[in-house]
Amino acid sequence: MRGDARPCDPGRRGPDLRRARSYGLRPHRDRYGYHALASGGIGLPATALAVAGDGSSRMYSIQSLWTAANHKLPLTFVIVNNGGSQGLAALSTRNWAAKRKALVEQISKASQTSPIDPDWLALQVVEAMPDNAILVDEGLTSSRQIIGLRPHRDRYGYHALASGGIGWGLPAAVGVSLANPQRPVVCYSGDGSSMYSIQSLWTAANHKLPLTFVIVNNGGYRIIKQRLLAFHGDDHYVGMDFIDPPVDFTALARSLGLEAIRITDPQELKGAMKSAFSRPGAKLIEVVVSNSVN
Ligand SMILES: Cc1ncc(C[n+]2csc(CCOP(=O)(O)OP(=O)(O)O)c2C)c(N)n1
Ligand SMILES: [Mg+2]
Repeated sequence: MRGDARPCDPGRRGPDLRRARSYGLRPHRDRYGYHALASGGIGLPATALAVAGDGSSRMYSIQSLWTAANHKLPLTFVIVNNGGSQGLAALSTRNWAAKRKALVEQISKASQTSPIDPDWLALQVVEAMPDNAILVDEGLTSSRQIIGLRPHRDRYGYHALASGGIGWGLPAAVGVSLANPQRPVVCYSGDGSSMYSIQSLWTAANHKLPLTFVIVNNGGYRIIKQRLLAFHGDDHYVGMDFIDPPVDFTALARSLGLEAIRITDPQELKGAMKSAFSRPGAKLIEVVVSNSVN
């Protein structure tokens, strides 16, 4: 058996591609003639002929070379050197940064739209945030693009709702801010979600936290409307609007001791956010966005 040349391809990324192609090239002559990685872990086992990628696979178990030499095995390692940088270069058109660029271009088409487009708002929040700021995200429909816009720089930089119970965002932001007193915190919340624990604003003001609440005012439960329409074809939205009377979040925040402003102009967003995120103290920015369901 040892005299046979038996390709063993342990790689998952580059090598897997080659393996996929090699299926069509080498006949399976017997049950021991071909060994390949079944799952995803990479690293060279020592067999007669090992074919591996240069960076990702080979370096995991390079000591296998010594073992093969020590046992004087009739074993040839074929290291496929496609250069790590080439591999990365190949990804450059479809990695996160490339997708973000395309997303920003798409969202920017709504930069002048009035009422404000919620995706444009999300982009402005992300771009205004200092690198060390923490985002607490309960933006629901208005934060659907956040993950594609904001890089995860550290493990504490982003907090979002894990399950489905809303009303967590505002009090969570207070806790996050207390736990990270050196970092500015931005709480990005839907208007409906914010009303569950709106008294958190007072706590933030009371503790003078460097915390900015961005409340996305679309006057209702947009996500519930969207699902009613999508799942049932029903656009009869009962109890999903709070426009009669409307909630005045700016006045509400001021009454609880916060500095607050309302923004309706899409071009004013970034400046207002940058100013708020860079100053101490608790603040609220109410942003009036489109209330269209789709
Ligand atoms: C505690 C709790 N109550 C009610 C719901 C149902 N619910 C899910 S999303 C939502 C509305 C969220 O509205 P808003 O925060 O304004 O976000 P939008 O949909 O407008 O983007 C509701 C009522 C829930 N998930 N959890
Ligand atoms: Mg809403």
